[in-house]
Amino acid sequence: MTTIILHHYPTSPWAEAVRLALGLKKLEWGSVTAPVVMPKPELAVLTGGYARIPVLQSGADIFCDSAAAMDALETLHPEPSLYPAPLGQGHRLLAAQAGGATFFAAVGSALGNLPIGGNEEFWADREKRFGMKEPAFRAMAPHLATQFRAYLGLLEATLSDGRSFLGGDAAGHGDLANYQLIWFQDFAGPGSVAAIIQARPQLGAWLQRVEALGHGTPRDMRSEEAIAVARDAEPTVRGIVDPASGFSAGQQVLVSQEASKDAPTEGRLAVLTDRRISLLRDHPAVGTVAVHFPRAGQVVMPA
Ligand SMILES: N[C@@H](CCC(=O)N[C@@H](CS)C(=O)NCC(=O)O)C(=O)O
Repeated sequence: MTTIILHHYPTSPWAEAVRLALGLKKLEWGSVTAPVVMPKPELAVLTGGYARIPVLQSGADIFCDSAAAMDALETLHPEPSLYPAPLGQGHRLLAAQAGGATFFAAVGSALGNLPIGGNEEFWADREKRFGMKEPAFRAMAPHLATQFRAYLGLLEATLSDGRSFLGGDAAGHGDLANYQLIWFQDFAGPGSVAAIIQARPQLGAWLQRVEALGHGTPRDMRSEEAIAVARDAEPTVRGIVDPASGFSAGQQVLVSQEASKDAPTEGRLAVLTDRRISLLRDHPAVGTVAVHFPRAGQVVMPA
């Protein structure tokens, strides 16, 4: 069976959600540590430019964004499911809710605690790529922290009937995506998670249950090894180009992310549905790879 490889770094919150999915499914995986800031040339060999973290790899299939990574893990290793009953596919909605404005509030709540000075490289990178200017961000942080606390109140209320996980008795994608928002709070303000739990007992017990899923069995891997794995494998493409999309199979397209100035990924369109995008692209170091994205959050343009 092809080894699963995760390109990530320890402090990435969305990577933490995927690491927990690897734990939930008790998988062995290759762990490639990616840089926190640009440039990320080895990652670009595989993704064609997508530079966010996490990126999951299975052979010559490269899954950008945690949503695509979760889908891939569920397809490759269906049991135990990331979408357990009774909520089932509703876990995707819970996970989506943890993104967007909620994620921004969580990041504001955490990064607002970063000491001033000493993180110039990080802020310069995030400003260039995502327009996050440190002074403006710091000015917004107190408000974002209030919004994050309001969200924590919703999570605590959901758990207040004594359920073990957000969707019922078993953990799913929605739990992992929401857990990382809280887990990340200690990044810049050690003790933040303890303070959150103290005021919200249900949330504290739930955090422990999710943490206990663990990360499966990682093995450190160098990026060169991951590139060799892609080179020695063939990509798999499942799906169609929706005729109503206005694009056609084989068309050269660019895929970029909303609100990001990172270079777009260029390739031949293989799949375009409401759910996913797959591009085939060539690189001398790997031959042909398939780069997969969730449809939500991506901008597709003719090349
Ligand atoms: N929607 C994406 C969001 C990924 C994301 O924002 N990742 C952050 C780290 S958790 C990131 O890539 N920051 C910039 C970087 O690492 O270069 C997902 O679910 O994977």
